[in-house]
This record gives sequence, C-alpha cells and structure tokens, in this order.
Amino acid sequence: MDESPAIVAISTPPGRGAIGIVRLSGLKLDHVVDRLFRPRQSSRGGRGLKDRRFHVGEVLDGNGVSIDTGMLVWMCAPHSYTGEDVVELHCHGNPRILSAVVDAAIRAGARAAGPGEFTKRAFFNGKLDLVQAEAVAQVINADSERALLAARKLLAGELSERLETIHELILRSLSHLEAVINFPEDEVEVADMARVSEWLQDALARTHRLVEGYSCAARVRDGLRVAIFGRPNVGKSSLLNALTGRRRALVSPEPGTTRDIVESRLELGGMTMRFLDMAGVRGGTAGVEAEGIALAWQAVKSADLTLLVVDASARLDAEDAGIRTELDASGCAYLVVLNKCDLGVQCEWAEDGAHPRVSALLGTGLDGLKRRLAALVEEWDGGEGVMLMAQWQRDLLESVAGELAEGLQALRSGLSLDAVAFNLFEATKVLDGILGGDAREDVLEKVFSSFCIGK
Ligand SMILES: Nc1nc2c(ncn2[C@@H]2O[C@H](COP(=O)(O)OP(=O)(O)OP(=O)(O)O)[C@@H](O)[C@H]2O)c(=O)[nH]1
Ligand SMILES: [Mg+2]
Repeated sequence: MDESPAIVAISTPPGRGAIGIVRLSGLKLDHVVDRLFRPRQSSRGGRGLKDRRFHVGEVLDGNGVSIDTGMLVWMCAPHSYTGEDVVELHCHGNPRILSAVVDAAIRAGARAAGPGEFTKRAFFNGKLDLVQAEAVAQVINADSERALLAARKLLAGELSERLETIHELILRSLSHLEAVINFPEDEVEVADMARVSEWLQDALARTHRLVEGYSCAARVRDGLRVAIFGRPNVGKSSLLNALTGRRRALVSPEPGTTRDIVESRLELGGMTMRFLDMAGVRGGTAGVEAEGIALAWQAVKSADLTLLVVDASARLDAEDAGIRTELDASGCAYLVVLNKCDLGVQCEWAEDGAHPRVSALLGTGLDGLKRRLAALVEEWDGGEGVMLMAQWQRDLLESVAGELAEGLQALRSGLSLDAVAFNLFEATKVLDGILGGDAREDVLEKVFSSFCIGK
C-alpha cells in the first residue's frame, strides 16, 4: 500500500464516556499531527513528541483553535498496530468533540477510515495473517467467556499454526514427489512413497479435525439454542422469563398464548444459551396456532437441546407422552423439566427423581436446572482443540480435505505422480488463501466488512 493516505476514525464506541479516542494511521503523520495537536510547554521539553509516550496538550481544529484538552500518543512505524505511524488522541468522551477532531484531521489531509481499515493495513503490512485479522473481529464481538477465550486463541495464532503444519506436510510431500518426477532414473525407494503417504494422511486427519470442530466452534461463538417445549399452559413462557430474569414472553392462564418464537439469552457455564420459547403443542388446532406449532417443531429439530416442560402438579397427559415419543424418535437431545412443583407433584415422570423440579412462578429449583445446563456445556464446547473458524474458512478447508483425499487416492492407485502433485498444489493454494498469503478480493471483503469503523 504505497500511496495509502492517512486514515482517521473514532475508535471508542458511540455515545458518551470518560474518554473517547480518535485514531490515525498513515505512512508519515508529522504534518497532520502538527495541525492537530499543541503539546504543553513542559511536555514538549524542547525535544518534540516522543515515540510511545503520552503528551498532554491542546487538540486543535486544524486552524490553531483548541477543541479540547487531551493526550496524544504516537507509535512510530513500523512498531505499531498497522505497521504505519499510528497516533491516538485521547479526548473527553463527548461525541461532538470526537467528531470535531475527525473533521479537523480530514482538513489536515486524512480521510475517514472504512470498516476494518486499520486491521486491513495491519494485514497488508504483515502484522497479522488473515486468520488473525478475522480473529480481531471475533475478540471484539465475543459475548461469552468461552467465545472470548476461543477468539483470543485465534488471535494468538493457534489456528494459523495448525494450518501452517498442514501446509508444511503437504509441501514436504510435494517436494519429494517433484524430485521423483524430475529425476525418475534415480531409484526411488518404495519406502519414500510410503512416507509421503503418511505425511498426507497426517495432513488429511488434521484438516478433518479442524472441519469437524466447526459445529462446536459455531456453538461457542453464536451460543447454544435451547428450545423450551411442551404442551400449552405448562409454564414454558414463565420458565423463559424466570431463567433469564427478563419478562420477554407473555404469560397467561389461557392455553395457546405463545405463537411466535421468543428468544432470550443467558450465559451459563461460560457459554451463551439462547433460550427459545414457543407455542405449546396440542392436537386439533388450526390457523395461527397450528402454524405456531409447526414453527415450534422446526425450532426443536434445529436446536442443540430441548427442555421438555411438563406440569408436574397433574397426572401425566397423553399429549406429554406423545411429544416425548416423538422427541425420542427424532433423536433430539432433551431434558425433562418438571414445572409447577409448588402445587405438589403428581406426574409419573417425577418418580425416578432424575428430572429437575422447578417452579417458574416462585423461582424455586432454577439454580439446580442452571447447574444441569452448565454441566452440559462441556459436551458442546468441543474442548481444547476446537478452533473458532468462520464459515468461509471451514468451506475452504473442506476443499483442502477434498484435494488431499484425491491426491492420496491417486497415489495409492498408482496414477501418475503429476496427478498427485496437481492435487497437492491445489491444496496449498487454498491454504494460502485462508492464511491470506494469496488472498482473493472477495475473501478480504468477507473478513473486513464485518468490522466496525475504527478497528
Ligand atoms: N403455580 C404455578 N403456576 C405456574 C407456574 N409456571 C407457570 N404457571 C402459570 O401457568 C399459566 C401458564 O403459564 P405460561 O408460562 O403462559 O405457559 P405456557 O406453557 O407458555 O403456555 P402457552 O404459551 O399457552 O403454551 C400461567 O397462569 C402461569 O402463571 C408454576 O411454576 N407454578
Ligand atoms: Mg407461552
């Protein structure tokens, strides 16, 4: 990015705060800073602004008039986030002040930054690879403890390292193959080809592990979908409200109250749970209620877990049993929750003592239910090895796996080594694309368009 002009953006969130930060990046920022900032005499010390030090002074409008008293820190190229000169102006966190500073910077020759443009420059200047650039957005957007941890692993380069290991195994195989292709007269040991095959199998297994971890990663990032399901009037909406501590869904003694799906979130066991309340299921319905029931079944089938709520104060209803049979048949993971226990427990399912007993009305038993749910999180999390991939990364890795499998197949069936080498070469190209060595415009667009301005 030779002729990249200086860019400027507000880097703190919209609204008021104790401080607000305006950030600039450019190849040389001296001329912009001269017009934007006048250090206090004492802070100038006769030696000008120093690299990586805070300086107190007046933030100027570009014509020498003060907008605010604030602080400036200057990070000289190349040791900065973007690899260019980076300057941060820390002002009072009033949106008027901050936008006046941005205007002043623009008058002094900078231009307004687009979404993710600082990180894009960091990427182009080799400060981060594309996987890490994507991770920056994930770190900012993570909304649970586990999502944040996973995003930080990406930013620290754990996924990049794994991809590089795969890349390395393929390159090693390729260079072996090329040697054989170019010097066929040198007797090649059969053992050599066996080693190539081992490397490729290792690469394929590693790729598969990453691809398979995607669904866990998506759950860690987006939250678990937990459907609250059951007959009408058993207290599903009451349970949604009680669990999440918000009055999100309407509650009434009238069966058939809820029709649409209502979502409310809560972090449990470090993971976001997206509780979904829905219409109660019963036979003989028509119209909007029947539509609501169809929606509910759909949601249950795509949920990670279902809470099958029953009214424990009454004998079991044939409809409860019917719903449970259907859940069993469809292979959905579910947990029976006995509600309305404050009215006494009559329900046959309570006899084995295995199911959580709650009263959504009084709030009793909810801690126990939350502990059960939090314990389940470990099952969904996928453990240490799971990498928080974006879908486009997963898709590209699938094509790496495809090329590797084809290459291995060709090697085993004794096809020409050129054919094998071709597959391996394709696989390395795709891996380069993921890491950004050979990034396509559409991939860059995907990564950086999800950023906020100022990052
Ligand atoms: N005693 C008692 N009443 C409850 C409890 N939970 C819910 N209720 C009452 O049961 C009635 C139905 O509650 P809702 O939460 O609307 O039930 P629902 O399952 O969402 O019903 P639909 O939306 O019609 O399917 C309301 O009158 C609630 O106050 C509970 O734990 N104990
Ligand atoms: Mg309801």
